[in-house]
Amino acid sequence: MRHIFLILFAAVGMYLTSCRHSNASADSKKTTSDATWWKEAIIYQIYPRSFKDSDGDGVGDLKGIISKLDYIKSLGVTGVWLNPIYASPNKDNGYDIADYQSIMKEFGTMADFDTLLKGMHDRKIKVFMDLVLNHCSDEHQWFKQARTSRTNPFYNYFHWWPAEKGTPPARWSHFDEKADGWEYNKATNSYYLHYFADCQPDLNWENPTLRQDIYKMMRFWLEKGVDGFRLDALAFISKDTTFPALPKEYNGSWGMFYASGPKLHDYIQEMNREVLSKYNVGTVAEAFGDIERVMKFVAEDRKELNMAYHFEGTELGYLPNEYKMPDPKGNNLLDMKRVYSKWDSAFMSRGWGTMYLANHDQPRMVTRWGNDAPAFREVSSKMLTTFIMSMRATPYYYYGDELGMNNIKFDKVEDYNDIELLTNYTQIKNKGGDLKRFLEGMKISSRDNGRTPFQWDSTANGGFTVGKPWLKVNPNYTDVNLVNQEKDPHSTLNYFRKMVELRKGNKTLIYGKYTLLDKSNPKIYAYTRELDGKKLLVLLNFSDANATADTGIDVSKAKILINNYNSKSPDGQLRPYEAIIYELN
Ligand code: ISL
Repeated sequence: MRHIFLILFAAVGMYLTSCRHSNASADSKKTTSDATWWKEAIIYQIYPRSFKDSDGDGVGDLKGIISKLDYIKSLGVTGVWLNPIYASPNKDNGYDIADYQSIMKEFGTMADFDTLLKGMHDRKIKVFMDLVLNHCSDEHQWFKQARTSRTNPFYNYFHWWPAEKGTPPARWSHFDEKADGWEYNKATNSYYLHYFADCQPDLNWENPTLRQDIYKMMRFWLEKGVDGFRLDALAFISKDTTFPALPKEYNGSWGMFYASGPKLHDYIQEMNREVLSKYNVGTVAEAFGDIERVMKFVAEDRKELNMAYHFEGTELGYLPNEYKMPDPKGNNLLDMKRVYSKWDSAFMSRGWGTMYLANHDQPRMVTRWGNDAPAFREVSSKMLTTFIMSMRATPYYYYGDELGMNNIKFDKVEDYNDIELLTNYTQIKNKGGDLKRFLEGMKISSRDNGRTPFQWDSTANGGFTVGKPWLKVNPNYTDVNLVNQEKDPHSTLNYFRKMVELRKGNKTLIYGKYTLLDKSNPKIYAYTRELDGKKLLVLLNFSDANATADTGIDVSKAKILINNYNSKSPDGQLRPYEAIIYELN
């Protein structure tokens, strides 16, 4: 049942794509007049474990990030999202939090964090913290106490099923070898709930004392001056605590069931009233579900959160019913256009979206959506950068993608670190499944591909660490690295910088109406962005061959704002992975 996350997104009829014929009155509501900083932000995601190691222990750290602040500034980005940096035993690399108000030992100290925050703010870069509120670590004091006795005051900070009631009703777990979401605890003679690994017990949001503790902790970070939160797995925080059997319609899509807790939005609205509304804070939710559900997190009148991810784009191109197993037919651009256009039109009149092609749960974007063969790695990276940065949604750009870093494609399971991959591997092994096929597929899709250390230079380990890196560095660091790219005005790095400036200087790219053109072209993604009489045309060739866009627009007199080839495009044809943005008037 691991495929459940692939089928979370049932289409909702009322929002079906109608990209050519957008609703003008709804669109006119989305102008610069409702601008807020987080809509105009360009967020750079840093996986701290893999960015820069300052002390030679092989693990990236806060001092490492501090030493690279000027580099981050040089990118032009306006915000940074840090994956969890809290105290953690790191079974899920920080998504198992043992203390929400202290810093992970390997990453440094609270004083380092304060220096980092000030350094970011001095450079006018906002900081988003990653908040994991569905679960904590079994090493958190709350859980250590809770599991000692049913009368312990922290017992009700978690969800329990008393053993005298028999075996608990089935709940699926994402990172459990038995896929069982309940774990027996002897001292209390009860089972605790964990939607993720058994070392990640789910927090009981029914308990108002727990909720107040969470809000207090959020205020602690906001008082320090953090600017935003990325709210991890937030859709799962509310549970029907009678724990009924899973409804039939959720057989095989338990994640959808998890994302529909009865009090989910009561809790988020309370969080907004008690905490978020009191600060100028940007929030982005991991908001599982279809458009109707996701909209509930971000529709302005609901007073909940600001931005939402959808997962529908990044889950394209996999075989149905098999977790993250790449479809041998490859990606289908028509599906991609349909999905991104659908979500654009959903956010046209309400809420606000995000645009990303990679993050710490995804492989590298160039391997998955572009082409990492030597002839195309750079040009297709630039094309994907153009896509991310020219859509109407806040871009979340993943560290290393500016260099065109690609998947490392491990051959051996021993090279992997990720709890998700290792769990899935064991499950397949226990069932006598095809491990070779699994490992081949994971070369494309596994999360560790996106977590390898940043490639700073051509010295050992790409200059990431002088020690032994916690995860291998992609051996192509000798060629693909920052130092090389700084020297080259046409590098993927310098292209990213140009694209950042283009977006920052162009409200049309931020707020402009999006219209899909040449919808059935299987190679080219073409769209216009329009605002206040200004019109831009974006042409992206997603294929490795020359292709022609049929947009009906005469570009002969149009100005080229950016082009990922260094020479002018021959009339009428886009070269492999070519990206061009034209100003039409
Ligand atoms: O990682 C996924 C697919 O590979 C997602 O299904 C992921 O489990 C889901 O998006 C929730 O993710 C978040 O919480 C997880 C953590 O492992 C992820 O890194 C985090 O982004 C558990 O805390």
